[in-house]
Amino acid sequence: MEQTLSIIKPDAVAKGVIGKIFDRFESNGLRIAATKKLQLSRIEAKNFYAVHKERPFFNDLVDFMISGPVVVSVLEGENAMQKNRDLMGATNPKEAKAGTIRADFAENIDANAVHGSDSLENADTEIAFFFASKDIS
Ligand code: IDP
Ligand code: MG
Repeated sequence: MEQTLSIIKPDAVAKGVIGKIFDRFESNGLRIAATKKLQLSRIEAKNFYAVHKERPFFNDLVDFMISGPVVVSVLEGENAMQKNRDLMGATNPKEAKAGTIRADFAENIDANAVHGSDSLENADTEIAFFFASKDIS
């Protein structure tokens, strides 16, 4: 069964919508195979988002991701990676379709509620960044 990595970002954790976002996953065929709440260090956030290090928004993104705790989860199901991306909606919440997580819970492109892996290869790398295989079930 396919697996992907989800992060509920600091804005959504602070708003108290962890449960509402988990419900989106579980109501749409994505099982939570592992999950934990944690505070990212600056080094961890930089390493996690290393693919974006040349982008103009990189420093703001890292500052935001360490501004409070996040919830990282492994989601499992058929087409889990793409299904999670569809549930998330567009990167910019103003462009996200009605009923998506970002349309419903995010304020702007900086604070956009959730992260989801964007390919199966990245999903494997991102899952391994946070979880040992023995802790995924
Ligand atoms: P994604 O989260 O939808 O996969 P990416 O392009 O991978 O979008 O960008 C990673 C994160 O960087 C976004 O979720 C958003 O928080 C931030 N970001 C992306 N583009 C911009 C931008 O143009 N300005 C500010 N932040 C951005
Ligand atoms: Mg991305």
